[in-house]
Amino acid sequence: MTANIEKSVSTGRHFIGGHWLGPASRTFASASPANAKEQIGAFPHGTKEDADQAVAAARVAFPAWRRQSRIRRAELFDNLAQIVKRETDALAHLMARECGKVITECRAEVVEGLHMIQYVFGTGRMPMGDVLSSEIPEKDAFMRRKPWGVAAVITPWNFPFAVPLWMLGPSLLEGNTAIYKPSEDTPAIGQRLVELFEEAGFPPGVVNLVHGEGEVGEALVKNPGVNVVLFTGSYDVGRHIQELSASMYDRIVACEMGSKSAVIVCEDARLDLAVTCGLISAFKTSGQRCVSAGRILVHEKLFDKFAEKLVQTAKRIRIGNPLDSANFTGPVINPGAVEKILRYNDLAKKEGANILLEGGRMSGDGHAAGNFLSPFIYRQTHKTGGPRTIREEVFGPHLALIPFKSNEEAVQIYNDTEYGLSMAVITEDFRKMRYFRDECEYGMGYVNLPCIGAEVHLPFGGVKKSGNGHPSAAGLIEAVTHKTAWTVNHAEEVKMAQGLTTQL
Ligand code: UN1
Repeated sequence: MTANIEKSVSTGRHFIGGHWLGPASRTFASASPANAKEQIGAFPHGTKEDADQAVAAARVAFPAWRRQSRIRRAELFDNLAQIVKRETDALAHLMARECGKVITECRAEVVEGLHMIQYVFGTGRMPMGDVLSSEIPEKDAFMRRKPWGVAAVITPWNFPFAVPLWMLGPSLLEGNTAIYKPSEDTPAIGQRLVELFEEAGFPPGVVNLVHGEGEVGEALVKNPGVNVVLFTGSYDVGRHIQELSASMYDRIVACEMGSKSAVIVCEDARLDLAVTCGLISAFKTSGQRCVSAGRILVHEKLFDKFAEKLVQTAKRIRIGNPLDSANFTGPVINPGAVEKILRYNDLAKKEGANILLEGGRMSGDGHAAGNFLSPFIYRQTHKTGGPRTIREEVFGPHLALIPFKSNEEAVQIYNDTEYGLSMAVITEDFRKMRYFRDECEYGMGYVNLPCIGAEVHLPFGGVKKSGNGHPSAAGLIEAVTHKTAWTVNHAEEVKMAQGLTTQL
């Protein structure tokens, strides 16, 4: 099974209007982050022409797709669910090789993608609007949803299976068609997902795939045939997409961008639980989730005990081959990410951090050929507008422990960043929990849990630089549809609301 998967993606192709195109003459390579010599495949450098062709194919497919019964569309997701169950191990294996996440995490991600597919299948038979009352007894009024049309789905490498499904699932269920551009770091798993959509019986043109880098994303965003852009990635790219879209009258942009998420450990926290939540939040996926905690705010009375236990446990974390399920985490995605994270480690020192665990490049046996980094942990004191490393996103195993004296100060520190995605509070006190719930700026909040690990039937998104108010996953149905009011008169004469007369 695994051998087939590896073979089936070794030649990358675009998928447009139901046709696999290529192989292309200009390609880029996908290599394993755990071993630069291990090539996963060669993928076409998509161009503006490819993007425009894919938009045209999606537009052609849209009318017939939206006219299908919503339940029939949902049933194709049941086919897809069966296929994903059959392929779970192979998908997890390919993902581990291509994006470097450990196999246990990759398996959980395939399951997360499956959950979205199952959610969509179930939602097909659920209400798609509301029945509303009218001033006139003979009138029936409804809110009904309609699809916008064509969605461009631009996704990151760190969740290369679940995040595209968060976006494609609700979009297609509601009758939109789509062009999917996977990250250039994970084209193989992206292509495999589209192969599964084809096998599940989705009609030609409903899901199109264009590989490539920024040029393709830009062409999709500039194409007025795209009604909705669904994007997860960096703030800079998200802002650029919003700027390009601003002049289009018929354009919705749903962005999920960066974060500087945090765990807040209160004075009354259970120590073991707090340490587990802190480590999972900061170092699962090597700190490369959008929701990863770059900061743990710790009450000063618990600080020393907490820091000691966290650092001791962090030293024991196993980092290595993503295919070895005994490892806690694997490499970071690419050499550029290594350089960026190391620059932030250096910056923390320049900014006067007290280093508690000196992390950095791992170059020993089993690590030298890949992008392996060990955790870097430091104590830093908050000052408004102060140290950059406790306010800016690093996206790697780089963690600041920040002491606080009062709940008010903790909120002030938590909110002193331009981001607002995810937050966890560790406390046994329901009053503190409620205070942080109401005063912190975030999209996903947790109590006595890590600040990662959301489930698909919840909305996923943030505030400030983290998101523009259109969450992903189940919350996306709002962004990929528009609401219509539909009113039917059952009387034989015309009766108007607001007492308007009908005399001619
Ligand atoms: C991401 O952070 O990029 O909440 C997505 C989580 C996962 C999804 C993360 N369910 O940690």
